[in-house]
Amino acid sequence: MTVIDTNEYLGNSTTRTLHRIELSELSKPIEDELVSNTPSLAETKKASIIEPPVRQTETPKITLKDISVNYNDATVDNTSEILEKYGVVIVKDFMNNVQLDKIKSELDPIFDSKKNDPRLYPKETIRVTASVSKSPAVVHEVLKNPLHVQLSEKFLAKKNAFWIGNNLNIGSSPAIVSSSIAFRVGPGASYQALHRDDHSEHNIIEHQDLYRYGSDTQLGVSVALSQVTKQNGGTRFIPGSHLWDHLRKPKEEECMTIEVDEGDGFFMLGSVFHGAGKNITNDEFRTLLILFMCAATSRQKENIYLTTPIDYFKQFDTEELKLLGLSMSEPFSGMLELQDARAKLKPGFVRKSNYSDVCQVSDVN
Ligand SMILES: O=C(O)CCC(=O)C(=O)O
Ligand SMILES: [Fe+2]
Repeated sequence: MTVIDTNEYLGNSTTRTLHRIELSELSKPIEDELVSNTPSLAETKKASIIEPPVRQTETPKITLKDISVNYNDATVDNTSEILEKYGVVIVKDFMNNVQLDKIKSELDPIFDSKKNDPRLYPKETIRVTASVSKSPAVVHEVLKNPLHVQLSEKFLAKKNAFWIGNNLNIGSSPAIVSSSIAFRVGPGASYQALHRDDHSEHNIIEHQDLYRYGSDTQLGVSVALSQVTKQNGGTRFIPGSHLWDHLRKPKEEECMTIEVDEGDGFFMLGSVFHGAGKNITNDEFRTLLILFMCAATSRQKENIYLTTPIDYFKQFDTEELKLLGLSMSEPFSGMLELQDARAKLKPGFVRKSNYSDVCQVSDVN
């Protein structure tokens, strides 16, 4: 057996993960249904975990009712309390019929024109990527939804104080969209492998007994654009998995499926193990719009700036532009010619302060 040096991956830095793994060459690839449907999952190496997770807490036994709140009763407090405990909260009647019709009328024609592209998903799953740059309704109704904005700020936004010369400067960095993909899972689609979406940011979670704010790098909001059931490919997830050690392996038997009606929504922390289910129906399509938010100090998953005409952005208000990642994250990130990019898109837009609040310091020891 040839052992592979993990330093090959580490370079001069460490993610505090690879030292827990020993890699060697793979003798014989294992064939399974998921791998043959999803070529990007084909195995190339053998790994053993030499420092396995020690804490193996029980997966909470809950029902969908335990994690559901009606939109009219939903507050940041009662929804974030459920998120802290289980990692997912369902919001019934998140979108009304008018909002739903607007979103569907903009996304449906795009779905209809799409061909299969099985790179990351089963071939029966069709996606509309970067929907915020194709559907203004997704921006107005979902991205800017007040509950969504407040939860994203609570879990992801950052504030900090830092010295610049003689002054302490206070800067804020908002939550911004990271990806906005709608997924139509068709009859015959096999399940999607369980994963955490924050892997794109190399987020490392150490086991937590109680949720610690600041440990998540992403928050997802999903809107059901069809009835979503276990049979037609509803998203399955593992309650409480946002508290797990980074290398704890997700197991299928720990999952529950999010079954919701059209117009319902759900929020999910980026550290929760989840994946689309199998569609075992003959004729039902499961359509979910899933937006992930991240901190504006992070790299967004989808690059919407290269494919979106500048004029498309001009229709949005300054708050929406901020959520689209077009404000300056204090200090300096995302600036355009040393300014907040909204100054280019909204004539007359003036930022309160140049790049952060500057404080004169009176009591330095
Ligand atoms: O379609 C779903 O239910 C989940 C999709 C997903 O988790 C992803 O693509 O990251
Ligand atoms: Fe995902």
